Formats: sequence, structure tokens, C-alpha cells
Amino acid sequence: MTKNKKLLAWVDEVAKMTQPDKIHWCDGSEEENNMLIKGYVDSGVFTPIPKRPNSYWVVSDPKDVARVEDRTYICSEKEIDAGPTNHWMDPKEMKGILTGLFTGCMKGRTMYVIPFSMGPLGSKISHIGIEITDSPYVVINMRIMTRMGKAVLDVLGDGEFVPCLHSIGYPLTDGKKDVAWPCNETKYICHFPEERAIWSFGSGYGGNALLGKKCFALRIASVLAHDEGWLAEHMLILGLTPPNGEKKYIAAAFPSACGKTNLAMLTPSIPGWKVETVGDDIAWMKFGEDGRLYAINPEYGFFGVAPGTSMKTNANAMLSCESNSIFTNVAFTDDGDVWWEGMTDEKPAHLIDWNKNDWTPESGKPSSHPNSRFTAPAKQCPVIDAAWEDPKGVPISAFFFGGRRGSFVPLINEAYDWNHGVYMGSACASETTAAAAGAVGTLRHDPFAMLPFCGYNMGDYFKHWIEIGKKSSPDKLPKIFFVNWFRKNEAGKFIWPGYGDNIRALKWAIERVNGTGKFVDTPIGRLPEANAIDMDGLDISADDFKKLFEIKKEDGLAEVAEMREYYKKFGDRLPKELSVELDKIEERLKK
Ligand code: TSX
Ligand code: MN
Repeated sequence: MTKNKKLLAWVDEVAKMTQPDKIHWCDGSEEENNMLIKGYVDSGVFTPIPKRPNSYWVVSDPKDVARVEDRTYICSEKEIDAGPTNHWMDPKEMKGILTGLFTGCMKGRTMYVIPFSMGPLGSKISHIGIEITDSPYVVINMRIMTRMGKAVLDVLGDGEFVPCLHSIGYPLTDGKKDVAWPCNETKYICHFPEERAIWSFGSGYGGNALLGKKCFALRIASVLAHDEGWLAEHMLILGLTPPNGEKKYIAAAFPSACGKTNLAMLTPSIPGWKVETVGDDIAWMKFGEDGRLYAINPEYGFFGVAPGTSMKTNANAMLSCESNSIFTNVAFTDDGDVWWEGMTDEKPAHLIDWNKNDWTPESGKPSSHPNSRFTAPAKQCPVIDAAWEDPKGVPISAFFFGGRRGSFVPLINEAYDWNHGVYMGSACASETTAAAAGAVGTLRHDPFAMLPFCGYNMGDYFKHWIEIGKKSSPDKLPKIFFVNWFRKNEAGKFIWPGYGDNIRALKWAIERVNGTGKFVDTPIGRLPEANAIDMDGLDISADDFKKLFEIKKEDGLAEVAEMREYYKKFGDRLPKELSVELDKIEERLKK
């Protein structure tokens, strides 16, 4: 147990408010995990998956299937500090609402206290959080996604932690019966940046409930990083080893539906190249004494989107979730396995779908929810990097930004310098697909892929990136690239094969880091010279290949105009350095 006064007082205060039947301090042990799983198996909420040892199938309430961005708030003292991209409410007002909702909300339930570390225990880059929850599902998933349990309390000692309060908001009062996936129609995902605290009510799903991930490791951590001079980013981290053995680490940020997890675990198509995974979602980076940025993955597992994941698209993700994993909102097969759209070329003849109804290929709707997930331990990834738990972190040589862009944006483009790279990060955007809200083909800006995850004013966040560039010398800072796997030809077909062939773009980037890659200067950045991309064994027509890198002046000017319009949103919090970059691009285009 702990003697941490702040922690003991907080647990006491929360228990008085929420009024649970019992309080359980999680030790993180296998026995504890087995006990919680047995409870769910006995009540029929979890179904063991015969084909996957120690793995379970669970489906949520159909109204609780994803992060709820319109119910997510940054409750800073001043509204301007939440900025134009966040929902804001006055912290006192919000605490009033939440205190009302949390009062008595755990009646008839057990309150779990989960000590967890984001990052390797004891690393100088790591931070400790305590999540209080009334959901055993959250405890089970937090044990996969974070380093959790008694050892964390030992490291915490008398030190600081981020309090993360969570309730599904479904008290069992007056003999009310429990349901398979209790949750509340009223949902609030609230962050108090000055207090560095999180309150989440009403949802049991993913980023709404596993508070170490998006709420802490991105929204609250981005505030800590801003104040303390480091980076908390929505980035994968991977190690890239060329045939000569000179390994480099890179980090990359993409909006959703660009295949970040697939890139993090890439199986390269060029012989002799190796990709090893440090993380697939979040990177925390601090400067080392040598002036380089060192990154850790604050997480301990993968919470990956299931549909589209297959042995062809991401074999290493498939192998990561062969055992000790939780599957939420996928379908269940007749031979005792899970299945989701895209897992195999052939659809099973019969399934139990994510609503627990019979399903056949003729049903005319997906068997799995599009946001269905696997929760898998990172250490089970066959290509997990040897240094993934190194408390020092791994030195980052390059940053990649990207987006889903059918036209104009080339396969790969290198920034001229740090500030130009920050511009590229701010310019991350995806064209909407049929799946997303809004008209197909319109641009959805997602700067640095942080739109739903920046815990403060996005303009100040841009400025923070500019400031980071002044803390070291250009030769020590990561080089910055913008990539686009999704360019289409006139026929509307993807030009680039993507997936394992993306190594060809990464190879040129590594050559640029080494100073050997051949390039041409263009108005929008440095592009590979005609023969500088390794195309061995790839069958792309010369015409298509040219189109992958084509930059039309009028398209460039339209992009500049679009970005200028977008930047207006940030008012006087937009750093002047970014307007300058935009001016420079426009000048180069007009020359
Ligand atoms: O993840 C993707 N990546 C990154 C891989 C490391 N996807 C899937 C996006 C949704 C999550 C991609 N889709 C990629 C990609 O590089 N590229 C594409 C587009 C594409 C889709 C299919 C084909 C080619 C490109 N080819 C055939 O279907 C044969
Ligand atoms: Mn993510």
C-alpha cells in the first residue's frame, strides 16, 4: 500500500462522493486479472476465444463505440487557452456539473484504484497516473495498455501523479440489475490542464475510459510538455535498419485512417531492410545531453482498429494479438475465433456479429463495428524493438507528417529547415472518405494529427514546436518530411502500392538524413531526384511515377490560399514564423 498523502486523500474524497460498495487497490497481478476476467466470463459479458489463449470477445453498448469529441472538454481557467479547436467550459462550472453526476454514481459497485506508469517504470521521461474507475473492463485493458499495479506505487512514493477519475455512470441502486455494457447517455470527457486532472463520465469505451492514453499521454501531457520544453505527440516510433546495419529511429504523425499502426510494424518489400516497432500511437520526447531528441512510447500495448488488419496488411499486428488479448466489437466465428472485415479475402459463411446477431455475407452490413478494436500487449509484437523499454528512449533522426491526399501532395517531400517542417506538421490534412462525416473529397485539417488531442491552444502548440527548434542545432534536430501514400491518377486509382513498398520512401529519407540522397529543390520542398527512389521490383508506369511527384503551380497556389484561410482560425496566437513559411512557399511558386 501507499503512504502518499495526496493519493490517500484523493481516494477518500472520491469514495465519499461516488459511494461505492467496495474499494479495490489494483496490484496488477495475474490472480487479480484472472478474478476480474472470471467475473465477466461467469456473467456472459466476456466470451473466451478458443483459438486464442487467454483472449476474450466482448461487445459494447451500440451507443458507446468511439471517442466522443463533442463531449470532450479542455477546462482551462481562460477560454482562449483551450483555443479554437477545443470545447471549453469554465473549470468551476464543469466541476459543479461533474460533482452532480459523480455523486453516488458508484453505488452497488466496486471502485478500482489503478496505479499506472506511462513509460518504463522509473524512466526520467515517464509519468505516473492513478485511474479510479468502476469498470473492470477498464482495469483489464489498462493492465495491457500501461505498466500497472503495485510496483508503480513503490516508484511513486511521495511523488506527483495525475489523478484520472472515471465512471461509467451506471449505479446499481434500489436493486437495479446490471447490464452487459453499463454506460450513461450523458457523457463528459474533461481535462483540467492547470490542475493536471482528468474526469471522465458515462462511457466505457477506448479513449473515453482508458484514461492513460489520449486523455493523459496526449491532452494533459501536451500541456506538461509545453510548460517543460519537451514533446508529447500523436506519433508512431520505429527503428529502421538498412542492409549496412546503421540503424536509425524515426517518428511519424498521421491523421486517422492513414495506417499508422501498419507503418509502425511494416514488413519492408526491399530485401535487407528491417523495421522494428517502438510504438504505434504516442511518442514522448525530451532532449538528451547531446542535444538530440530521445523518444519513449508511454504505452505498454496496442489498442488497434481491427477492420482492415490482416496477414497481408499487417502481419505483425495479427501475430501480436494471437493470445492475451481483448477483442471489442468484432465478430465471432463458428469455429471459435474472432473475425472482422478485411481479415481474410473470403468472408466466413456465418458469424455472430458485434450486435450478437447471426450474420452471413448476405446480411448487407458489416459484421464488426468500423471502430472495433484489439487490445494486445506490445511485447507480443514479433518485431518489437530491443530498445522499446529503454528508459533513455531512442534518438530520433526524422519526423514524418502525412495525410490522405488524392492530388497535389507528392509521395515524399523534405522540409528545407525546422520551421518549414513545422509548417508541414500544421498542414496535415486528409480528404474525407465516404466513411467520414462531411462531403467526400473536402479537406479536413488535422494539424500534427493532434486536432482532438492537443490539451491547449493549437496556436500556442505551433509556437511550442517553433521554440523546440531553437533548443538545439540543425544537425542534431530530426529532419522533417511530408509523405502521402494516397495520391490517385486520372482514373481515380491509387498510384502508389503503399504498405511494404513505403520502405522505398523511408529509404530515401534515411539517405537524406545521411546526406547522400539525391534531391531537387521545388517550391514546396526537396523532392527525390528522378532516379533517387529505389524502384527495383516495382511495376509503376513512367507516367504514373511522374504524377506521384508532380507539382502544378495553380494547385500549389490553391493550397497556399487554403492554408492561409485555415490559419485565420488561430488569430493572434498563430506564430508569425508560420505566416512567413506560407509567404515563402507562395513566392517560390510564383517565381
Ligand atoms: O495502411 C495503409 N498504408 C500504410 C502502410 C504501411 N493503408 C490502409 C489505410 C487505411 C488504414 C493504405 N491504403 C496504404 C498504405 O500505405 N495505401 C493505401 C491505398 C491502397 C490500397 C490498395 C492498394 C494500393 C493502395 N492495392 C490493392 O488493393 C491491390
Ligand atoms: Mn491514435
